[in-house]
Amino acid sequence: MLVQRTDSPRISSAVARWLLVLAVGVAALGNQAHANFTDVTTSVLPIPLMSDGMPPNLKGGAVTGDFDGDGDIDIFMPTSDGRDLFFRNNGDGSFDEIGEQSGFTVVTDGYASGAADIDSDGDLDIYVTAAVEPGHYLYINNGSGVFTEEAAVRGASIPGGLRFGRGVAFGDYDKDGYLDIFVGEWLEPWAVGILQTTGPVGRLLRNRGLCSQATLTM
Ligand SMILES: [Ca+2]
Ligand SMILES: [Ca+2]
Ligand SMILES: [Ca+2]
Ligand SMILES: [Ca+2]
Repeated sequence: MLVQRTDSPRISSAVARWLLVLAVGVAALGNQAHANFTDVTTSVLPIPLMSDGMPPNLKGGAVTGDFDGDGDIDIFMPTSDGRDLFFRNNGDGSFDEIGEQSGFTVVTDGYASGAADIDSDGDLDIYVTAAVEPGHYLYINNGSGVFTEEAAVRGASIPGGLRFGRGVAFGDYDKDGYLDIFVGEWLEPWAVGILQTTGPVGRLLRNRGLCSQATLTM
């Protein structure tokens, strides 16, 4: 009886290779899917207490980035009842709060913040939205994580009544090479009459890319 030869050994080898690829892929996906968190706030973030012994009111809108250029991620956090907080990463996962010596001495009453290289010099600057008149703050980084507030001289401080700043985003919408700013603002009907607030409830600030001052325009 003639026994016909089959290709089953070669097919099995191909199947085995595909199974191996599949197994590696599943293992990789499994690794990507792992994310579990532990709240380490009190052990690594030295949040200072106010004069009444309570922690500051942290409204929200914190932003992270390597603001001092040393290769680790730092944290900026606006507050509503004291100066804003700036946590410098020590490189080992612990932080020091150095807001005062980093230029954050103003009580911004900030709601949100965002970080981008607004003046195109290679370091991260910080924009803080707040309920103030005129609105909002622009902190320019000197390159080592020390900031100067320059919203008014650069045209990024919005006049025209009390603004209730909320979110902020950055992007080069007109493709001229300079990052522009969009600020979300909130406006309650009662505020129009009581606070003489006028104008749109969101502002697009076009960066004109000038050297130092008045670089932004609405
Ligand atoms: Ca850093
Ligand atoms: Ca910069
Ligand atoms: Ca700079
Ligand atoms: Ca632009």
